[in-house]
Amino acid sequence: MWCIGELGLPFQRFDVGHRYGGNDTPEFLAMNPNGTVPVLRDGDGEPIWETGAILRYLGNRYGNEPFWPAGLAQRTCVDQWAEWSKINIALNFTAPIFWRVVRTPPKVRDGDAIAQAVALLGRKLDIANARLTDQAFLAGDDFTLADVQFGHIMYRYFDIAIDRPRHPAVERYYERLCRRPAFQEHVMVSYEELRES
Ligand SMILES: N[C@@H](CCC(=O)N[C@@H](CS)C(=O)NCC(=O)O)C(=O)O
Repeated sequence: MWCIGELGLPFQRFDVGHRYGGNDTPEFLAMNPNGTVPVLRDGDGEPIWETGAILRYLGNRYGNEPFWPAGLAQRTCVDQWAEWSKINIALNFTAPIFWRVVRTPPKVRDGDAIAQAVALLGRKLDIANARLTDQAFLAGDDFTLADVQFGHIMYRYFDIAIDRPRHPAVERYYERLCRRPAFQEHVMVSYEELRES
């Protein structure tokens, strides 16, 4: 949704999954056999699932320079950092940290496992911090598709109650993202409905 917002595309959003349900119906499974969100349907085209594929589709179909560059070398650099973000940032945050902190009741929360996961993610964020010390965005001086894959995780990372290692350049980057209208509209949204108490 953030990518759609950044590209200024019209959309109709359907809330599916978790308490909304609807992701185990034959109709939904026909679109995505995994029963997961997000799923994108663009006009009469086939439904697309997997965040990385959806983002690349949107970049290829609607993105311009410098968000999704035409040149192979520049595009590959953006793609590389987008892929890096999915594997190293999203996967090391969502289940090992966010689920353990927000989607687990406090009385059964595993503080040691959370601390270890935060430290592991912190070592990946060291890499982002080094890049963002010299440049404004992950793939260079311009906002690109790689920032969508990386930056959406930063909202929950900085918002949840954990003891975070300092990453000053990532913190400044996150403050810049928070000033983007599409980030405010699509990413900085409440996740209270996911919280287990
Ligand atoms: N690798 C997939 C992961 C998709 C995924 O796990 N989605 C979760 C929400 S983040 C989901 O739909 N869970 C089922 C549910 O919420 O009911 C992607 O990046 O699109």
